[in-house]
Amino acid sequence: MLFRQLFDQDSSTYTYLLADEATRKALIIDPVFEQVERDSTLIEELELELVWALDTHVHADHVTSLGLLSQRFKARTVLSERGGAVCADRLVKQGDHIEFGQHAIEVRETPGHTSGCVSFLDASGKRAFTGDALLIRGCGRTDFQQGSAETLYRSVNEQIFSLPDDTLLYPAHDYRGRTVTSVAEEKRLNPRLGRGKSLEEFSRIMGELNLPYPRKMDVAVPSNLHCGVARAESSNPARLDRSWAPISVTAAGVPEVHSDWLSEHLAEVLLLDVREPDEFRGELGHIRGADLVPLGALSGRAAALPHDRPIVTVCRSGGRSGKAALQLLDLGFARVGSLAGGTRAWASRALPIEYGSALRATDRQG
Ligand SMILES: N[C@@H](CCC(=O)N[C@@H](CS)C(=O)NCC(=O)O)C(=O)O
Ligand SMILES: [Fe+2]
Repeated sequence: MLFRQLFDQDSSTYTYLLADEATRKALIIDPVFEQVERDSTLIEELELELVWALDTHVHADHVTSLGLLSQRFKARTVLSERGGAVCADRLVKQGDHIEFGQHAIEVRETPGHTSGCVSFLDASGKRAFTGDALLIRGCGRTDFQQGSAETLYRSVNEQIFSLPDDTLLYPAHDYRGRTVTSVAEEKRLNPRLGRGKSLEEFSRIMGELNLPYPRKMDVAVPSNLHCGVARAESSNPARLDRSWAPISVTAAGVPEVHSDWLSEHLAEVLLLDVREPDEFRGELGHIRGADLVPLGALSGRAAALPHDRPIVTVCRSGGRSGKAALQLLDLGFARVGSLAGGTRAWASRALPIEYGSALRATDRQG
């Protein structure tokens, strides 16, 4: 089998190209938007037929080139069915096989860094592509995109550490220039999960990481939910309906409603709080009746949202809820508005706030 490991310096992402030498059929794992020319040139130079373009998960730190490569090479795009991105041609699950010529790789669900992380096993080549589930001497963070330390702990132990010791592991990132590791090496040397670390120890380590959010997260996640192609190309955008509220549109095109209006019309709208769960339950509180749907999960949940009620999005100060409103327009919702100034503006007008751990239906899905 032909095998190449490629690197994107800006996001420290590894991209992998695998091909069947007899038929020239190839697949690519975790390609990066900015590297599409490099990758396309290599595919053409090696006279390969790109049949699949795969992402191990909805990346938060860089934009994928899945959509671009599928346009250019007619490759079919692949993502997990659990990641909330419905843009892919094929949504895969545990045990599925992705065939290219005489070869196939097996899908292993390894959620925990995100809800839709998968690893790909090339059993004949004794190697696995672990995405951000397991990194070299590390692992993916678990503090966004429905991440969970408990889930990741189970994934790594059951789906990766259970592979033969000499299986080589290729991650989606390395920030220190390392390129590959093995099951035996990580079982012995991984500081977070190796040497039989308990779930309690692992959860404590993950809870204390305190990493800043990836620089490109606000752009990358919504874009990757559309396989990295411009939103309008992959959806059926709605024209904004302004009849249901006094809407003002910002210079960036975001439709906004104001807290005084909302306080008198709460019962008429579906209120979506697009912050992260800890913010929703945190000190700023949330508006009573709001459903929690973090921004990264929004497009995955869109199919369950009603079209017969206006939707108002809310976040801390109006940035993420503005992006959410634009996403909803792109997804075909016409009556949408973002709460101007967010929960902060609402609270500063002494409007009612609720605190604590109200767990709503949309919060429980993953
Ligand atoms: N500094 C990077 C972010 C790096 C980051 O958060 N990477 C994620 C993977 S998407 C992670 O899980 N890192 C684990 C770690 O650094 O321990 C950026 O701004 O893009
Ligand atoms: Fe990631």
